[in-house]
Amino acid sequence: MSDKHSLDWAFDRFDSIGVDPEKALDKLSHIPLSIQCWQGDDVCGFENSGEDLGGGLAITGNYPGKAGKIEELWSDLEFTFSLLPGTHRLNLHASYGDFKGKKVDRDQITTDHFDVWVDWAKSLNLGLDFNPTYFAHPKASDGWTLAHPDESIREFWINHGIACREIGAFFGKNIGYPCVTNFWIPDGFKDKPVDRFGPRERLTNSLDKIFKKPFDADFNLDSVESKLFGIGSESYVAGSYDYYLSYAISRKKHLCLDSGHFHPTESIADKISSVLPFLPGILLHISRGVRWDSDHVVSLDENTLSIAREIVRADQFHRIHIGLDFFDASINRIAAWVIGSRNVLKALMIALLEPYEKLSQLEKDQDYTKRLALIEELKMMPFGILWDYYCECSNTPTDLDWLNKIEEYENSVLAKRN
Ligand code: RNT
Ligand code: ZN
Repeated sequence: MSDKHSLDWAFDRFDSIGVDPEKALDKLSHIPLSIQCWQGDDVCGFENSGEDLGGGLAITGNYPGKAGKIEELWSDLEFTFSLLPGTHRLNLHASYGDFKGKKVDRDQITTDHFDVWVDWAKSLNLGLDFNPTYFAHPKASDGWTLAHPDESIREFWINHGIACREIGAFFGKNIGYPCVTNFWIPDGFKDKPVDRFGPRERLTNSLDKIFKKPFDADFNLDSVESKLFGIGSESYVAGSYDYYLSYAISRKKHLCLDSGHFHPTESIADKISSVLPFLPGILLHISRGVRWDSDHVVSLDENTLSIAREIVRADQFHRIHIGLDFFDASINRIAAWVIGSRNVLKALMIALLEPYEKLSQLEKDQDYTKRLALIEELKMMPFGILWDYYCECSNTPTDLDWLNKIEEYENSVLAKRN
């Protein structure tokens, strides 16, 4: 709880460095996070095909209470969103359609399988983003999809991509805000290939076919996601960073930067200002890799903070879409969502409370001593009080109150699932 006296003091402290906290918090309340649906059920979806996840995606843990049907996922998401200050978006995978117990193959999905999601999202004032699902399927069991050597398999996955863009545009039209439809595929080699050109050439042809039909940017925005390596694609990934950066620039697509998809010491923070000038926009998948692309829950660490600072300093919120991508099944899944999302919001708040004008003036004046001094002093500013104040103003619980609520939900709802 932020008492009046300490809040006044915190406001004065920020005022003294030329920052208006009300302005910063108001800005924060207008930044949506795109929350990944797949944290709620270990990327299972509702196809009930019994397929292994595959594609190099690894889920560890078996914490009880996983959502097994659409109503359960809705309930968990509604509860999660109630614990997050601000208005956000849901990032949905194609395997999460409402298939009503029928087998609907990936190339057959239509907007009909997703209108329940639109109704649900609208009732909660949430935006929607989308992802084709290029894994957990017999036609992807060898780890190849759009770059597959077999033309008929490529064809199948091209049709999936085409279907997904229609669904993305349907989301955007109905929600009244563009849907980012993000393409990630697993294609790659476990061992050193001899032909590095062939798969990339096939991938380019497949993507160009998928993206042939133009969509209004008010409805659907296409995005492509690179990766360094995965389980089963340790030696070569067709959709590498260089590949997709070049593809996105030449085709005017959004580029998705997943913070777990680079070398462990390579941060995506520095990439934002490097690529944004040449692209229509970017999508971020904020994650936490531990030694590899482990998809741990996002922490309020230096990496997350530096990403948040670069987002805020760029000040182009309409072109930077902030998505989350982690999935941890070893802890309460709702707590995972809440901890990771609140950490990204806290990082954005800290970044918004930075005296950017002042710092950049010092930089232009080449006063690097004062720049460093101020950056270091800032670390001791009373951010926590403002975070509590922000949560109170947004009618969301402050820290650890949310955990009590999750424990109650665990006992009354999750514990009753089998
Ligand atoms: C995989 C990519 C991709 C997935 C989701 C489930 O390495 O990060 O974004 O995590 O599509
Ligand atoms: Zn990702």
